[in-house]
Amino acid sequence: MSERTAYRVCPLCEAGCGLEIAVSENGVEKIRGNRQHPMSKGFCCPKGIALKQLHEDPDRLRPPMIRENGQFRAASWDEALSLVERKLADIRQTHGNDAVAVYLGNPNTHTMAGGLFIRPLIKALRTKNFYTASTVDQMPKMAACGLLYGSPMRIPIPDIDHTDLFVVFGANPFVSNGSLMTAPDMPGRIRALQERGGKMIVIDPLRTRTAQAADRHLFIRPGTDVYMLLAMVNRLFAEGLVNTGHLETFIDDVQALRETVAPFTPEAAARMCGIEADAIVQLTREIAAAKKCAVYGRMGTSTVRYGTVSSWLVEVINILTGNLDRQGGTGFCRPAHVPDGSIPKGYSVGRWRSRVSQAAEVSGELPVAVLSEEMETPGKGQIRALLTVAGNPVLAIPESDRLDAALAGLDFMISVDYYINETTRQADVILPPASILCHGHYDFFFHALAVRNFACYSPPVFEKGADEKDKWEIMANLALIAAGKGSDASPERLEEKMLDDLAAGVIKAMGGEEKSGVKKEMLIAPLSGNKGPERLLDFLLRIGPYGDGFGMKPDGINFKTLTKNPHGIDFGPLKPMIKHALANPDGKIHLFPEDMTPDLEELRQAIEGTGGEPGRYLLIGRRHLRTNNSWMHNIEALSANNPCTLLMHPDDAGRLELENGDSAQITSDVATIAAPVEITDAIMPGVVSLPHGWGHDKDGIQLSVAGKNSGVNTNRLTPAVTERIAGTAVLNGIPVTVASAAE
Ligand SMILES: Nc1nc2c(c(=O)[nH]1)N[C@H]1C(S)=C(S)[C@@H](COP(=O)(O)OP(=O)(O)OC[C@H]3O[C@@H](n4cnc5c(=O)[nH]c(N)nc54)[C@H](O)[C@@H]3O)O[C@H]1N2
Ligand SMILES: Nc1nc2c(c(=O)[nH]1)N[C@H]1C(S)=C(S)[C@@H](COP(=O)(O)OP(=O)(O)OC[C@H]3O[C@@H](n4cnc5c(=O)[nH]c(N)nc54)[C@H](O)[C@@H]3O)O[C@H]1N2
Ligand code: SF4
Ligand SMILES: [Mo]
Repeated sequence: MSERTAYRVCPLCEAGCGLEIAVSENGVEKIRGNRQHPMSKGFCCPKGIALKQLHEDPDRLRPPMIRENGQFRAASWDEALSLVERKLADIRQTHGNDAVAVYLGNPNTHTMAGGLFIRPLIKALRTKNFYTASTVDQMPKMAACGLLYGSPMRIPIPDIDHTDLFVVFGANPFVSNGSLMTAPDMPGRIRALQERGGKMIVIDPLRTRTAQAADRHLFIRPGTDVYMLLAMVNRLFAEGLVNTGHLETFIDDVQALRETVAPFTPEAAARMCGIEADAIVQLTREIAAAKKCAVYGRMGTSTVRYGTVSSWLVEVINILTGNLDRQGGTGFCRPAHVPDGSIPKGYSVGRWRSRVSQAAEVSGELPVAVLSEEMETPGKGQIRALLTVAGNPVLAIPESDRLDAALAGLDFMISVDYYINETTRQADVILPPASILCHGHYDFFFHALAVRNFACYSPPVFEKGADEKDKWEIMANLALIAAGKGSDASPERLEEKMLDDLAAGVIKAMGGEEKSGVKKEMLIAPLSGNKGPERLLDFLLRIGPYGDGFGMKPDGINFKTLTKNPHGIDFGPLKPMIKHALANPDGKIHLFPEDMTPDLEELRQAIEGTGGEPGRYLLIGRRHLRTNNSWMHNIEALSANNPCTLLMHPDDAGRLELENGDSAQITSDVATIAAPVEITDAIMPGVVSLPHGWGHDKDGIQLSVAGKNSGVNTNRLTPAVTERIAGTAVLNGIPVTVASAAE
């Protein structure tokens, strides 16, 4: 093979940077940012460059693994899949469909397989025990947007490229590279904002890299943003600053909202948040005065006690100031693969409940915080088997020790994963996909969450080996097994069925075969790309908003157009589209959903108090640039300089007589762990911070690099407490005591 350059979008985080990969006969020579990629323009981070090491990692599994007598051995795909088929059938027959649970981890959102094949898999399994990492993440924002706009897919994105004022609650995009806001090169974009005279204001208990670059940073006591946001809405009404402009005809319930927020004064918020009342008032006035402003909240306003209410209030401020759906405010995406009008209309939570503690369903799933109890508690519907796909819940979700023990008690566990890690070490079968560079890539999720309308397809950099499987093939195999079609059914059977269903839908929308004269074959025959996700993508692109409509719009795009544009196609900035975006059946914004009321009542009763608990610290998380949740610590180039330390303010450390590097004992309501202290005035007094994704010290894992610098698992400390509406785990603001471990 001669030297060549491959263009590939990085699938590791939501930024989706374009990469330029120099390939020789020896494999990957070098990776760097692709300057021709219109979104990232050459920007990339150390993780993208480390795709080479990920591809080459000797610990990455190649053949499937079967565990026997506590030992893993390599197996053929036939053997592994027929074992899965046999065991799943047994368990479902004896204990019912709900006895099989599924947990989907974050990387599913970064694969074509995840974008297309999750739905058929879950449908075929017919289990109500469906869990994902969303309920330790963004579910509150999805629920808030679902209730406001009618669909959890309608999440407004801050238009940071055109805004004058960017207000950030609880996000660190300089390090996370942005979330629910695909915008590669945040530092560059914020520099551009400041150069055109705009400002960024950050509200965070930690002076993060984002906060350092901000024009103003306000420390806030963890978990109390809800009070500040309520006070801001209170001020908007009280000072006559509400100006909904073009949104006016779309909103209702304004008066009810005004009355509800009346008791939440800046003074009350100040006590709770540790921010002066004047600062809250001033910020509110600045937002109202700005020509274009985008208020944005992320992990720090999601994974907290009042996550959904906080996420809702962020939207409320954008709506009341007329910034929603406005250039330079926040806007909705119109992605190339989502046909206009195809998003289901109407949203509610709690359509069904979990068996043990009656936790409410949210966006079709149950909260991960109840996963352990559903495995532990005997009775009809108890979980006996678990399928994990691209997830590491033993490190990611609350009460890790409990989950770890519950996994050991399962009858059967299947993991689709590259590694034997803290979770998959307990699996009976591990099904590893081919290397990350051997799959085609298209961002089904993040093209719908980007600051510009954009589409890019990356072909595989290398062909997978003959005995390897693509991610979609594994998902399709599992779906076919679950549907009773057998472990030897070809994955293409599912793909063909899905194409058939898509074609049937289009023909139905055209009034039927007879009226339209269109037959299914006429829609399927012209599709290009490999069988599998590419042909499905081609179909969606053709019927999408920029599509060729199967020849009806000759200027439109299809899959071939994307392959001819290896750096992607930019459809321009987000455009106002409120009428089209709203997915409530009545076509309105439901400004004040009644689901908020119980939490607001609880908050009203608490406003006399002060945030925090005397004698206890509030524990928050953090991310480092060279990490990706739990799973990239096995790469030498990334794992150095990644301190898994407990950040603590000098005043607090002094009181406890702790010095830099001393081991501190941290105790929550559910566990005690120890970590070295790192003293810094970047953290608010009374708050401590540990990163998540660490704790690679379990027996039986096969992560030779990560094991050398194992760190501790902060989620051993996390109680299974959830916020009420979206059932999302409270990961930030956990009360803990800290003491010197030497004592
Ligand atoms: N390098 C790197 N990048 C990543 C990841 C990674 O692990 N490493 N993970 C990816 C994933 S899965 C996600 S979801 C995104 C997350 O993306 P972000 O949300 O941007 O990332 P976090 O670092 O979690 O930022 C949350 C911030 O909230 C602050 N915070 C904590 N509690 C509170 C609070 O109560 N109020 C306020 N106002 N702030 C609070 C924290 O100090 C932190 O700075 O990052 C993605 N990108
Ligand atoms: N305390 C605390 N806990 C947190 C957070 C926090 O901020 N604080 N953040 C939460 C958030 S936002 C998230 S998203 C979760 C993440 O939690 P998870 O998604 O459960 O875990 P990850 O660490 O992302 O692990 C991903 C797994 O997928 C595998 N993998 C990677 N790519 C692929 C692929 O393409 N296919 C397959 N089959 N496997 C793949 C990796 O080897 C790894 O085992 O953690 C959550 N937990
Ligand atoms: S910022 Fe995210 S998408 Fe860009 S190179 Fe780094 S990990 Fe990849
Ligand atoms: Mo996440």
